[in-house]
Amino acid sequence: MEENKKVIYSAMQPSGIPSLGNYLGALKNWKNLQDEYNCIYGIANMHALTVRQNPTELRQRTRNLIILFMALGIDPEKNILYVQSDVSAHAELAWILNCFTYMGELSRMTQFKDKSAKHADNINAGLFTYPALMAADILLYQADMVPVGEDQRQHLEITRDLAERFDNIYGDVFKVPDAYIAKVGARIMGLQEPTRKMSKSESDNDNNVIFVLDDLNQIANKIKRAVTDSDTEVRYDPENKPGVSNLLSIYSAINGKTPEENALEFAGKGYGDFKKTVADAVVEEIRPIQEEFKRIAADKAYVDKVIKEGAEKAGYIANKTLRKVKKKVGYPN
Ligand code: AQP
Repeated sequence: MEENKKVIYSAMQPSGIPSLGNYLGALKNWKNLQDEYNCIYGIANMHALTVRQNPTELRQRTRNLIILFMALGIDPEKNILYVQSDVSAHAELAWILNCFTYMGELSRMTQFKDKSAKHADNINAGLFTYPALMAADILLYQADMVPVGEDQRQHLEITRDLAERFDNIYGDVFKVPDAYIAKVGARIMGLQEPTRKMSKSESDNDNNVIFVLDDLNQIANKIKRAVTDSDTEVRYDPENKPGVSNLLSIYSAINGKTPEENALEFAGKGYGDFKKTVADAVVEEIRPIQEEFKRIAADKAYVDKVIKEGAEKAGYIANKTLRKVKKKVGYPN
């Protein structure tokens, strides 16, 4: 890691195969940050346990996510790519931070409310204290900035509060991280339910979510089947035309134009042409990523080496912070 660069921390849960939403809203941007910043990208597999997982699938998805990071062009030599559970400092710091986090703050988290509604049969304590673990993730690496989507903003706020609270008691231990606001960022909605965000752990309706490792024909078909409206005009109007607007947002996240500019391209054309253009753009965006994914996945020894070295590099930094914290709170060593 270069001394003079700021540190960016981000992580993704292996709770499913990343969706087009994860890619356009987060991952696509991660690659662009690696020249300017020291980036630490984690696979948040401990967070994924807050929802019941199949162990074999979870293990496979964890590995696949590291491979996908590399397939996107994130260089494991320049950045740190690692698996959260490989660095036990996360669990250790999370416990300490739990003791500095109030029940009241945790109860206000919208993600907790959403996920407990979705998994009413399994509202576990981990789901409730998720923000303390996420704060530990970020604070262990003394991150300057955290790229966050709207949906994660509350969690970053709590992280900042915890860092300040701890530092007020014990002196300078943690850096208080800022939000990194991406120049381009998109919130992608479900293709069948365009008023709800597209989520990788969704399993009820296969056509609602595009997974980045889906077969390319299947990706095109999902877009062609996307819900629109009974109108014929391609116009960006999320409130009244959520389906069409979502497809425009997807197109925009790929070609860099605004959704309004993109809408002009389809003046006088029907939804069929529009969907075909968007489908082609998505397929061409995903194709090289899938090719790289296959190539890297075939080299098992290389992937093992990246995972092992990532754990060592991340562990070195994380344990430095943890040692300081342990001393401050009064652990004997
Ligand atoms: N639909 C989306 N549009 C744009 N960005 C999105 N992100 C997630 N969904 C969209 C961004 O992806 C990153 C990964 O976050 P995560 O893996 O920690 O979990 P999440 O935000 O809860 O994502 P999912 O896909 O909805 O996961 P599950 O299904 O497990 O809950 C974040 O930066 C997020 O902003």
